[in-house]
Amino acid sequence: MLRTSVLRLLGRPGTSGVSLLEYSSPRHYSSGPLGAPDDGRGARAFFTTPIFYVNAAPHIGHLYSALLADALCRHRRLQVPSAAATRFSTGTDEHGLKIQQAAAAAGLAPTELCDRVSAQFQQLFREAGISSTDFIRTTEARHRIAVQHFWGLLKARGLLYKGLYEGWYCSSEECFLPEARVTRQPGSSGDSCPVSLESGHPVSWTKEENYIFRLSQFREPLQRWLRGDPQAITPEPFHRAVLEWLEEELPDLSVSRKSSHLHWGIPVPGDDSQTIYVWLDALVNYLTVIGYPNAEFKSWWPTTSHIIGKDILKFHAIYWPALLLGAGMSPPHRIYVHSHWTVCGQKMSKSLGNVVDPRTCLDRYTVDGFRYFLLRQGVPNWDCDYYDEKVVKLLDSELADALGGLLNRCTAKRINPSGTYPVFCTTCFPSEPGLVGPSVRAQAEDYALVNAVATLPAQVADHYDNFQIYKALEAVSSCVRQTNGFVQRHAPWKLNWESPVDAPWLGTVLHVALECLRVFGTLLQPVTPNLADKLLSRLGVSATERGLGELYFLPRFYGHPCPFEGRRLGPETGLLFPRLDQSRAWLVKAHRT
Ligand code: ME8
Repeated sequence: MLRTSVLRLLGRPGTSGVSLLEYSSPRHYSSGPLGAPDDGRGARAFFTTPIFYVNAAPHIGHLYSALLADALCRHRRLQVPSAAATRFSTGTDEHGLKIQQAAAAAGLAPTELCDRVSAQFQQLFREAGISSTDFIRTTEARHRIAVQHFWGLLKARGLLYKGLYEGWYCSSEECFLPEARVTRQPGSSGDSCPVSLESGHPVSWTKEENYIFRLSQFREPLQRWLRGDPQAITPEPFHRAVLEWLEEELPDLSVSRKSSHLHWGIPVPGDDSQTIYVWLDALVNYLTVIGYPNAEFKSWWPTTSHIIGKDILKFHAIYWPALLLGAGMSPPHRIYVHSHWTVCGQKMSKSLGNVVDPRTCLDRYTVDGFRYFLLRQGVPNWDCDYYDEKVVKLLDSELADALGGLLNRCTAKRINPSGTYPVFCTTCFPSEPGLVGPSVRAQAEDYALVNAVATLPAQVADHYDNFQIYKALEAVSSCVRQTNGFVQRHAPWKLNWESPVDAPWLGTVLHVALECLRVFGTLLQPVTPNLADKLLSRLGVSATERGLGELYFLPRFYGHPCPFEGRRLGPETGLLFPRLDQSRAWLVKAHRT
């Protein structure tokens, strides 16, 4: 299937050099259900996280964004294993007034602060298993080249002009705010201080001659783009919110600051008295990492999926696509938006002292445990609350008891003394439900289980496509529960390997449960890579048998040979995920203090 849509941006006389800009959507290829998905990107996919400010250490919110992108990317790699087909970038946003001021407040040179905090992000992401292929720092030379080139294109297309710009500037949010978003708060000396209505951070009145981008020209092209591609911004409420914003007037945008005021940034080409606005600088990172301005970037743009928090939606869904259209490029393929983590019902903030350190969490709950918690509990549509007991409860019940218990039940020496993947008996479990006969043992619920697990990979893929990783994990967890029910129902521990009547059915029960576990292990790889590796290794599944293309569930049931039958199980017999509530002295202590 090949689909092409064209969006035309007509330049207005006297305002810009853009006469006719064509936007064509990428080709849509169809393929098998688990091969390269027919999602408009062909086989290539490029995932990005926001690049994070280096004014403060990373917290669980930053890690959550990186984990969402990591899981999407790892899932994609399971579908399209070629390393050359997927790219994934993250990094740090190091310029701007916010960093300039944070460095001054800390008595550091901006480069020192950037080096220090960027290294913390890199270390955290390494420890958390974030499998990015690039980590960009906006202070790198390659980025300055990309930004200045991009600026040159906008200039050449007549989209930048110099003018007087005035308004409230919030350095914490790095943007101008309209009067309606500014309020007054009593300051330390009792006087009334203007602050941002949303974040409560101080704002200051700024009046400067700046370069201004003709953003107002792009209101209609942006509306056409979003109306023509209802999934461009996912989940849907955010798509709707952006279209609502676009109902209002879209004023032009200041895209530089006086260098005397903001020196920590990239100078405007040909005009050292101005520094490029930090958001324009930051957004171009998505092009820098794919080689822009060299032509190689074209094979990755616009096959891009940006993963962002809701706080920076306007910058990604309005400014960025407008800048791209202005530079003659297409908007990104997808903008996946997630909401925020709060802590014990409160917004996480340095001043409240409730910022959750992700490295402590990785230590306490293990890398896989904490990855699982954030992705299982994080729901993009609305804010989610963090507290320690919730993590312990979830991990103990779903990873230690349900999944670990299931693996243990089917591989323990007393139940599986030969330590092999047992044989499936088609007479005990015929592929046609409802058959009766002396050796038929399978019941209606068992067919329901087989059906649920057989359709699970496609269901999970759909959830990933819709940016609902928590639903993918919910679906896996529900199948784990169903499989435990299956084992419980047939109580293999009551069957006897020595009995010619019991043995084929006992083997079949274990075979089905192991096949279910193989599917769960395969599907959990994007979220809990180490735990999934342990699980699949225990089942004897080799590294080349772990992709979605190779995942043929229960082939003997469908009349095909099973490569696992008779295979030795892996030697590692330790617990898959030890319960946490035994070892949480720190939790009790934390509550007393
Ligand atoms: O805005 N819960 O950087 P930033 C979940 N440099 N995610 C959260 C969160 C929370 N409580 N707090 C932050 C910037 N995040 C710019 C981005 S991109 C070209 C430039 C995550 O350090 C979320 O992804 O303030 C949010 O959008 C991002 O961190 C903001 O990070």
